Amino acid sequence: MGKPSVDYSLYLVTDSTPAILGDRDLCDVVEAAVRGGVTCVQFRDKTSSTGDLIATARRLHAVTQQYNVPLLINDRADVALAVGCEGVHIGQDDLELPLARKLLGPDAIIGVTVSTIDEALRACEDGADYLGIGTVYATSTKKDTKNIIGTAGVRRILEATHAIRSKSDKVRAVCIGGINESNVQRILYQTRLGFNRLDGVAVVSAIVAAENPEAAAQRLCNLIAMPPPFKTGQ
Ligand code: TZP
Ligand code: MG
Repeated sequence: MGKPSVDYSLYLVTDSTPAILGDRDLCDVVEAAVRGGVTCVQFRDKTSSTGDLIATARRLHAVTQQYNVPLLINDRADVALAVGCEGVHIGQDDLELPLARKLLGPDAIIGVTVSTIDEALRACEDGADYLGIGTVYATSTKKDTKNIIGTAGVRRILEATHAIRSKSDKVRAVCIGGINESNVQRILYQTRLGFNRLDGVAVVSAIVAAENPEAAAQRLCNLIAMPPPFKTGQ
């Protein structure tokens, strides 16, 4: 089958906590978000049992497959393997990338969270498909404040990894953390370096906590596609 080509432009990371999801069904929210234009989905759930993770991931995969959108699992290559979805997203404290690759094979999509240049270079060398760069802005969705790097930090990582990311197996890049309708264009603008730019943005609450996730995804999609009308210095 070969590795699927992935559109990272609007990347949804899920959250099942009541504060964000409310009492809605995660699959309904994800389906609405995908209808609205989400191009890639990561199932992120830090609390459920392995059995429940697999059951939910199977339901989510049935939805994402209908829309031809890849589903990745946060942290758990074993769950991705059980479900047969498109890949996994790992952090610096998770399973090492070469091991995840060994488990899931050459066609799996593997993303890595990075917040420093060294982490980003290592992920590229180890064969990541994409970098999840962040945290851009502090967010109550993930309450660790130690890796807030701002748009300047994202830009530094993009710049330092440009050469290695541009090789034949291009390593894509998205950023994450505190991204919403009011700042997405500014983030894309401030991290841009000529042709060296992000392939997309990842959001949780801007879609999952939205009253209407489909409309929220649509508005974000439009903002991402629109050339930012910024003046210098903004
Ligand atoms: N990794 C870095 S920040 C974050 C993750 C999973 C959460 C982002 O959530 P939100 O609601 O889009 O700020
Ligand atoms: Mg992790």
